Amino acid sequence: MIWNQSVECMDREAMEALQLHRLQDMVDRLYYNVPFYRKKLQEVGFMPGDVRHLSDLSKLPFTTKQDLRDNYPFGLFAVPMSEVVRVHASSGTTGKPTVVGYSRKDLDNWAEVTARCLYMANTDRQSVVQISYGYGLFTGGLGLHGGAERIGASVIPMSGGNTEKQLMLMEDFGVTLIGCTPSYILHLAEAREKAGLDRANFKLKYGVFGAEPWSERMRKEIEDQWQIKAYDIYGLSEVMGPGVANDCDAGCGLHVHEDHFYPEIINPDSGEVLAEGEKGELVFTTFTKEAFPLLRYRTRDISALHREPCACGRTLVRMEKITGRSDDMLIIRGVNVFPSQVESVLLEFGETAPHYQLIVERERNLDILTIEVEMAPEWFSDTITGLAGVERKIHSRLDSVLGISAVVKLMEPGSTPRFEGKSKRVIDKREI
Ligand code: DLL
Repeated sequence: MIWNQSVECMDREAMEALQLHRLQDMVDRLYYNVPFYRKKLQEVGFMPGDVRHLSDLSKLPFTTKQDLRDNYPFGLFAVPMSEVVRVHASSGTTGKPTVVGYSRKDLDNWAEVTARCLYMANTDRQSVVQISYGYGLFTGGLGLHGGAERIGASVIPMSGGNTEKQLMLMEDFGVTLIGCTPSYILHLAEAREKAGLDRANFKLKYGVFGAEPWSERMRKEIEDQWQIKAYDIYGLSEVMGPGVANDCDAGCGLHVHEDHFYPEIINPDSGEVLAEGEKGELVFTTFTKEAFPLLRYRTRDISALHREPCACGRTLVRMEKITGRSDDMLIIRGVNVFPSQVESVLLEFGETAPHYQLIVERERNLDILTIEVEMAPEWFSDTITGLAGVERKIHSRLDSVLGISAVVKLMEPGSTPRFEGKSKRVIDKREI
């Protein structure tokens, strides 16, 4: 099923003409409306009107998460706040979140691209769609919501958590499609078995899973456990949220909505643009975003691009399933966590020393983050209540800063590994 045939099946020449036109408009808007970009463009000698070919993009500067941090909260917005109708945010690398804004037109385009994704996954007006991504600052819930409503499906804005209720609504409301993280749908399958609920009483047929990496092995497990077809939905808040790309039934990658988001693959070390099919870091330029346009944003996600025609009839470029990241960001229960954020929380407490390790495991399809941190020698206490009090304090601070619950284990001074070279702070034992 193709939601927007004229764009999704556009021939390459027409698509490139549209992209060039939109890029020119976008560079003009950046130059005139965002001082940060004006300076960056001037530094490489680019003036409005200088973009003549799509390939000129490779001469333009990158934007990084650090740039977003430096311009926190609204410094990169290209319209006045009176035009901004929604703000979302996700984890930054340290304390402050990454903030993104949307104009009314941006929300309209977002609903269009997520509708295309959901339609690719067989959503129609008869579908009952349960959205179990978080609603709130996270883009998952509200992002998918807009697309499902645009199609005219019956939408259940369930949000995350509360597993028993999720299952109850899925069964009672006859949910046909669910959107949540791939690990959570497996957790739901396990909870369904444990509660003795019969799969035959569920009408679930399809799922759109994303917000964290998952493998083909996991896809098979989800499809077996639920007897559904599992689709991969990709996106990131900076670029828009869910809806940047989605896979179709042909099973050979995720179609990128390249009339709105232009992908490139670069060598993460040199910044050089790589050829079609080569693996590297995904970079996106937004063409149509008004409130928060981004020029060559480095996602840190590792993928490759393919442009040959797809069996489904779409001509949109395909990206390979994400295979990793070129930085140290972890995704724990769908929440992005940077080790540096954990470190800055730990450093707030005088009782602990800057020697710590993060251990990530997956138990019953749920991620568990354990932080082993050494006590500072002068604070080391062997009374159980003393230790438990400090653990509680750190746990609650991590919860409020990272939005994630971690097991905190205080260790004796000198008991965690020391490193001569680069420290290995993260032990990720998950097998995805
Ligand atoms: O996770 C947006 C989203 C919500 C996508 C719901 C899909 C479904 P952020 O919190 O900004 O936004 O995290 C973005 O998550 O750079 C990837 O590293 C990872 N990610 C998102 N989708 C996928 C996916 C949302 N399908 C970061 N496969 C991205 C692998 C994914 N990784």
